[in-house]
Amino acid sequence: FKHPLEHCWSLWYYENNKDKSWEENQKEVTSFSSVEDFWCLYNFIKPASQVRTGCDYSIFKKGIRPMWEDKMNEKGGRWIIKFEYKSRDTEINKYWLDVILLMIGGQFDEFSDEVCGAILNIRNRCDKISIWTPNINRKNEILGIGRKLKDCLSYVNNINLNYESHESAEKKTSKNRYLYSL
Ligand code: M7G
Repeated sequence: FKHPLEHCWSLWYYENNKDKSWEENQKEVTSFSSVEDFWCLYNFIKPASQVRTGCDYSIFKKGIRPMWEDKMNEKGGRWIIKFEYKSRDTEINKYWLDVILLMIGGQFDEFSDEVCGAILNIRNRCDKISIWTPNINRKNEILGIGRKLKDCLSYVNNINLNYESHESAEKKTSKNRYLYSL
């Protein structure tokens, strides 16, 4: 008997391969729907700190692709947290794991339906973790999710959470980019 999760989740890996399109580089690796299968996967893959620069891990509800183009993301946005480069080493492993457990453990409670997934971007200047939600107009739910996320990472110094629509991320809008901040 395995302990079931509330949802089935897929792990995606984005490999920064210049010869392919962004979408082609995004690969669904595997899915899991129990606590045991999650740990089996987690212990098998490279920790965040060993993921190559320019690559991403995404964990999304099965059936939702970690891209703006998915029906569930078209009208959505993300809470984004940027981490200092120096925090990369092994601290990023704990941040990423804490966010995953918060999400797959169903700790967003009544807001669980408003979570599509989470992404870890490993980048030169700063690593980023984001939580994607399906509709930028659901203010209460977005703020509820943001508060839980902030609580979960309250031990991180100078943490800032900003919420932006995928539309403004895509257009790289700079003016009034963030709808909410915590
Ligand atoms: P990023 O990887 O989210 O952040 O976006 P970064 O700037 O820290 O590397 C980098 C680029 O990847 C974007 O400017 C887009 O060209 C592409 N990209 C990112 N996302 C999330 C998407 C997406 O959902 N769909 C498509 N088609 N391209 C994306």
